[in-house]
Amino acid sequence: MSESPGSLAVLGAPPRFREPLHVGKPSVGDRTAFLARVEAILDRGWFTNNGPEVIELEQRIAARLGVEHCVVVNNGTTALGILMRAANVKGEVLVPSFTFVATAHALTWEGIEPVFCDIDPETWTLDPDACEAAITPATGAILGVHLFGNACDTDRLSDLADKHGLPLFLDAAHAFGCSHHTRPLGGFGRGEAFSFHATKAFHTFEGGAITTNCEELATKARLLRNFGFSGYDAVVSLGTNAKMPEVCAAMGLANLDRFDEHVRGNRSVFETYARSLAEISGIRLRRPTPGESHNWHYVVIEVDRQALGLSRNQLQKALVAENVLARRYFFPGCHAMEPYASRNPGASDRLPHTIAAASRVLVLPGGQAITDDQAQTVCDLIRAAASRGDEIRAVLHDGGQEVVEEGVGP
Ligand code: T4K
Repeated sequence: MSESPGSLAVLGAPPRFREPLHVGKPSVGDRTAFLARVEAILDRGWFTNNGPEVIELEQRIAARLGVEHCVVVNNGTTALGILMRAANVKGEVLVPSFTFVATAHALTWEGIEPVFCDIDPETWTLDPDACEAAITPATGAILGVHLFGNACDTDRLSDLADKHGLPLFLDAAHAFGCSHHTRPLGGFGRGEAFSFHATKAFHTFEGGAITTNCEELATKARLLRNFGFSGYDAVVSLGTNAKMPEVCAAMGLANLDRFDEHVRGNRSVFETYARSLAEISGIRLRRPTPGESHNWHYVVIEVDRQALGLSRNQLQKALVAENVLARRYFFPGCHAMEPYASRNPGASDRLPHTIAAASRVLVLPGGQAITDDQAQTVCDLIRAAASRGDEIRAVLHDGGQEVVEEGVGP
C-alpha cells in the first residue's frame, strides 16, 4: 500500500490490495470449539441424519429466534422448496424480482410460477400494493424477501394475505440476527427460510433452515427432508434428501458461539464506511432501520451517476481493478434472467423500482471479510475515483472496454 492516495489501478497504478477483498468471505467462529466437535463426531460415527449436532443447532436457533420449530436442511434453496411443498403451495407465487435468483428457482423447481412484483423504492422489499394488483385466482401464496436483512412490510403483507386467504412466507436468507418490530426475523408469516451458506452472516458451510410456529408444517418439512421416512422402513410421504451433515451443524454451533462478537465487528466496519462515505456526493449507504437488531453483514451503496461523475458499473470496474470485488447484487433482477426473461416479455414495464435499484446498487466487501482499515482504504479509493471521474470514463471508453450502461448489460 505504498501508492499515493489518489493513484488508481484503473488508470495504471498497481492494485491497492494484493489479495482480493470479497463480499461475504466466510467467518470461522470458535475454531477450537469446532475442531472439538469434529473430533466428537468422528468418535461417535454418526455423520448425518438428525444427529446430536443438528438437534442442538435446531434447539439453539429456535430459542434464539423465539420460534417453536427450526428444521435445518442442506441449503437455503432447498429450505424454500420444502417450505412450499410442506404447505402444499401450487399455482403462482408473488415474489420480488430484486432478489437472488434462488428465490425464483426454488419455486420453479417445485412447479410453481413466480410472478414478479415490484419493490418499495425505500426498503427494496416487496411492495404490498404491487402484490395486490398481481393477485389472480391462480395465486397460491406470497413470498417476501428480507433483502440484505431489512424486513419486509410484514404487517401489510399479512393483511393482504389474510384478505385473500393466502399464506405468507418469507425468504430470510440474509436475515439471521435481524429483527422487525424488535422481534427476531424467523417467526413471521406461515414460515420463513434461511440460508446458512458460507458467505452469510451466520453459516454452516452450506445449509439452511425452515423456521415456523406451525407444528404441522414443521412435521411435514422433517419428513420431506428425509425421503418421507417416519421411522425405519416406514415411508409416509414423498421426500427428498435435504439433510444437514453433522460437520455442518458443528460449524453452525461454533459460529453461534461467536455470532454476537462477529456482529459487533461487522457493525464497526459498517460505521467506518458510513463515516467516510457520508462525505462523498453521489454515494448513499443504505442503513438498517433504527431501533432494530441487525447483522450489519452487507454494505450496500447506491450510486448516483450524475452526482458521482461515474456510473455504478464504472465505479465497480475501478474497484475491481484494485482487487476490491464489489458485487452488483441483485442485477439485473430475476425477471431479466432465464428461464424467466423469455416467459415474461415486457415485465420491466411493471417493475420500475426494481430496475432503478438494480441499476444503482453496489455491495462492498463487509462483515468478517474486511478490517476497519481496509474499509477506510476502500472509501479512499471511491473518493479518488470520484475525483478522477473524467479520466476513468476516458480510459474505460478508450481502452476498448465497453462501458455497460446501467440496467442493460451484463
Ligand atoms: N434467497 C436469497 C435471497 C439468497 O440470497 C440466497 C443465497 C438464497 C435464497 C439461497 O440460499 P443457498 O441455497 O445459497 O443457501 C452467493 C451465495 O452462493 C448464495 O448463498 C447467496 N444467496 C448469494 C447472495 O451469494 P455467489 O454466486 O455470489 O457466491 P460465490 O460462491 O461466488 O461467493 C461469493 C464470493 O465469496 C466469492 O467471490 C468468493 C467468496 N467466497 C465464497 C465461498 C463459497 C469465499 O471466500 N469462500 C467461500 O467458501 O452467490
